[in-house]
Amino acid sequence: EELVAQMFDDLYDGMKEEIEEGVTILLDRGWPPYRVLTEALVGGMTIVGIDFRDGILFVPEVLLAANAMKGGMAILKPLLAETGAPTIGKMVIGTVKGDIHDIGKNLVGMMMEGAGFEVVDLGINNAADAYIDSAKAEKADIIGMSALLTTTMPYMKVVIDTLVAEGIRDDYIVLVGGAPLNEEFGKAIGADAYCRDAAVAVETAKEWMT
Ligand code: B1M
Repeated sequence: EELVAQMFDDLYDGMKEEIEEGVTILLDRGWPPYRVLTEALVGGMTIVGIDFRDGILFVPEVLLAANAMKGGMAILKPLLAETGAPTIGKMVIGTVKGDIHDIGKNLVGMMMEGAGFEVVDLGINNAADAYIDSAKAEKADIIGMSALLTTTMPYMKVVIDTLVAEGIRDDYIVLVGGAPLNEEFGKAIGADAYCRDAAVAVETAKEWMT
């Protein structure tokens, strides 16, 4: 698909308006919103990530790319949320302390809302208390944590240990995700499940709710 290749370039160059236009065109062509999200936006961000890792792109460029991606996601959000399904559970979700990456978390939140969950977004850089206070106040079923850095993912264990110390670990389903995590890590820190991507997060949340 020529347009998707063009969108990869536009995302790389941080061209927000072009990304918004590309998303609209793909939708007009009949692409389902989830396909636009995964193939055009997440696909493009993967390329950005590789060149960021290799020192070809730097933080300012990657921020522009992230901003362009968010522009596209904003168009898709209402479409992904259009299921009209009854609320099947409530989740508080946030990125852990020390970590400001929020695109993956936002995506998970969007998909969860689309699947009929109520979502409370705690934003970025959350200490254990932020998760726990909110989970209590909101009477949440699920605590979702996101981390994109190998240096911040251990903090997830701090949150779970705090739940244990307060004697409320089993009151919540704890789901974790983020690029550097894996199944093994999820088990090791005592999470209920590791979710590879947003679609898996939705499936897993549904499974645990029943
Ligand atoms: Co950052 N960064 N970054 N960055 N950045 C990474 C993560 C990195 C892998 C890049 C690289 O080197 N290849 C690397 C981490 C290396 C490591 O830890 N081993 C890195 C680094 C090093 C850094 C800085 C330290 C750079 C610096 O300053 N020197 C710095 C850290 C700042 C901080 O957090 N304290 C930094 C900063 C930034 C920007 C601000 C420029 C920007 C973030 C903008 C924003 O989020 N608003 C940024 C970006 C954009 C990235 C990359 C390129 C893309 C991340 C992304 O949005 N992916 C990233 C490289 C990469 O991952 N390829 C990188 C798209 C997103 C849809 O995927 O977040 O994986 P992801 O989410 C997926 C799944 O993981 C899962 O579902 C999502 C959807 O399918 N998931 C969950 C995620 N969270 C979940 C929670 C759940 C369930 C599933 O809960 C239930």
